[in-house]
Amino acid sequence: MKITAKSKLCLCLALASALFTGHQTFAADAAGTNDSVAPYANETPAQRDERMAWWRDARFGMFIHWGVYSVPAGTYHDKKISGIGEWIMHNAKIPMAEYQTYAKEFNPTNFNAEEWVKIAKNAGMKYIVITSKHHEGFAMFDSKASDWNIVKATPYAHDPLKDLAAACQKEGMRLGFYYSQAQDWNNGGSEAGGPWDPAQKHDMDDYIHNIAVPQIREILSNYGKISVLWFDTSINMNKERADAILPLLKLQPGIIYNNRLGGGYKGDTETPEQHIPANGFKDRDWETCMTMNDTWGYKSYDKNFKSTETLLRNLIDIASKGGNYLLNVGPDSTGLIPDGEVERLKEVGAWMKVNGEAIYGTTATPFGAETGSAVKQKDGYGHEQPTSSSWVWRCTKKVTPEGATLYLNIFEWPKDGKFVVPGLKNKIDEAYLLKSNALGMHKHLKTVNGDNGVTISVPETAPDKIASVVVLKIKGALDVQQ
Ligand code: FHN
Repeated sequence: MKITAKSKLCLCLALASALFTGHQTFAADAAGTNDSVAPYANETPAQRDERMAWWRDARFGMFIHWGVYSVPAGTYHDKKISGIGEWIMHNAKIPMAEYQTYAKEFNPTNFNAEEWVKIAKNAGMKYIVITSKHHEGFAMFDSKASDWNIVKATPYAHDPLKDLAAACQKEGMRLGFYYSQAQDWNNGGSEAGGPWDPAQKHDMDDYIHNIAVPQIREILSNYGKISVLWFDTSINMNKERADAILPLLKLQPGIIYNNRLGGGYKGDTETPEQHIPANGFKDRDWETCMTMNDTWGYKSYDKNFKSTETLLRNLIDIASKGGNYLLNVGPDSTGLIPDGEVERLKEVGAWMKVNGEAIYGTTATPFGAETGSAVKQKDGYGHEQPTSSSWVWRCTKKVTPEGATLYLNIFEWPKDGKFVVPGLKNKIDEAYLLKSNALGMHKHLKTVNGDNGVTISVPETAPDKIASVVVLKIKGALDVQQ
């Protein structure tokens, strides 16, 4: 199609009409002109780097799964329902009308947005992604498209996302919304494995146009700056349906979206779930999302929290492979983040306060062998995934035209006082511990170059029980033998 000034004008008018009046013709009109649907199809690599810069610097974010499922909290008719808590309606095959009554008990009077943002901030997290609507279809915001929302269907009658957006803005925290664009068990979207209640009979296209599109427009219009749109499970999505949604992203210039929209769109980020890929992703931004226990949405009896050591190792491991860690919390129906999660986040934050420099704004290891060979481990869904096998150390780096800084995050402190960086050939300009710097006692460490790499003389005892960071400053280009 030849783009004339006239056709450009038409296209602009169609876009404006689709975005601001809810008219549904834009996607169809623009279906042949992919660049006008996919928001960044014509972006140059430099523009993309600029758009992704804050996200790559951040490295650590908070995922929040919060919805009506926090009311049953894993139990239905006195029976503990197995599986992840936010799937209870699906897993227990709860009829729609019955499930919807849980909303009447959803009264999160303990919810304090500023408190949540502080918990994330003190943990060293730089962004929050919260479920604005999960598969249960309940809008955690004031919605004109469906009355099944927190303002109209609960005694709380208030929009917590407004508070969260305000608190994030106040604290300089980036905010993103998760939105289940395909699965919606109460508003006519798809259901994994098909419906279990005749009331769920639906027309997917009606749902996309009358629920998903207007609601995404709402969440991208009414909450100030939104930095991430996190789609999920693309069951029954196709290109046409995705094309009805994608133009809405232009409501938030620069917004980052993930790879789960469907319809063939790759999005900006890969999203490995509940596991850390052995070698990260080459040429793709990526983010591992993970639960702290065995559920995303609150389950009153799931106390199987990962240790602070595991959480920190995961964060460091992910950063050393060039990815982000989106770590989940599942608040209860009163609006509190469980103590077990808050405690661990505090401990992670204490480490980040001293060692955050080794995480923020870093890029992947120049080595690679330190992650050990990949072994297959089961992820949270029982699928085998390649995962790194060795936990001795991980490296992150910062490179400038003048030189490089290597951060050696050491988990297993050497017993003989010597730590060897295999394959490193550069002369070391300076070596020191981040911990002593943080304590105001900059202490130079001795380094020796040898055939095996660089040997660093380190103190007898590990400065940190979980991970001690040695910084190596190098002038000029990195010289590493793989
Ligand atoms: O089905 C969801 C699940 O409930 C949870 O939201 C996770 C988070 O990534 N995503 C889906 C499973 O992949």
